[in-house]
Amino acid sequence: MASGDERATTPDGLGGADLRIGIVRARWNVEIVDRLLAGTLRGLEALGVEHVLDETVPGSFEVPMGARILANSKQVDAIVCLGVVIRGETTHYEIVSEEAARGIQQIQLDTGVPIAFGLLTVENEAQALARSEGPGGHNVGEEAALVAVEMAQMEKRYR
Ligand code: RBF
Repeated sequence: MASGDERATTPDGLGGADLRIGIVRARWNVEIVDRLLAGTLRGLEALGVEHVLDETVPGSFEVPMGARILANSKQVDAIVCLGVVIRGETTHYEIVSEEAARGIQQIQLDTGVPIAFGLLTVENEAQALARSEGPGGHNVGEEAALVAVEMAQMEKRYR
C-alpha cells in the first residue's frame, strides 16, 4: 500500500466469528448511508462476523447517543457508526460533523467499547459517492467494519 493512502490497513489473520458488532446509522442522506451499510456488512461477513445488531437514529448528530446506548447495553463488542454530512446541503455542517466526531470519541473512551468512525463528512454528493463504492471500490463503511473487528479483538486480548 502506497504511503499516503488514506485507507485503513488490517493485520493478517483478523477474524470476527466470536464477536458481536453493533451498527448505528443515521437516516439522513439515506441512499448513501445504505451504500456504507452494504460495505460494512460485506466487511463483517468477510471476517466471519455472524452476530450483528443494527440500529438507526434520525441523523448524524444522534449517532453518538445511539452508540452510547448500544455500548452500555453490553450486547456488543464494538460498534460501527455510519452517517453522511454534506457541506453543500447544510449550514449546520460544522456543528453536525464536529459534534458527531467528538461524541463518538468520547463515548468509546468513556465506555471502553471500541467505535469505528464510518461517517462521511464531505463537500458534495460526488465525494460521498466516491467514498461509498461497491465491491472492490473505496467504501468507508467497509473499512470501518475492519477497524471495529480489529479494535474489539485488541480489547478482548486485555480484558
Ligand atoms: N444529519 C446528517 O446526518 N447529515 C446532514 O447532512 C444533516 N444536515 C442537517 C442540516 C440541518 C440544517 C439540520 C437542522 C439538521 C441536519 N442533520 C443532518 C440532522 C441532524 O443530524 C439531527 O438529526 C437533527 O439536527 C436533530 O437533532
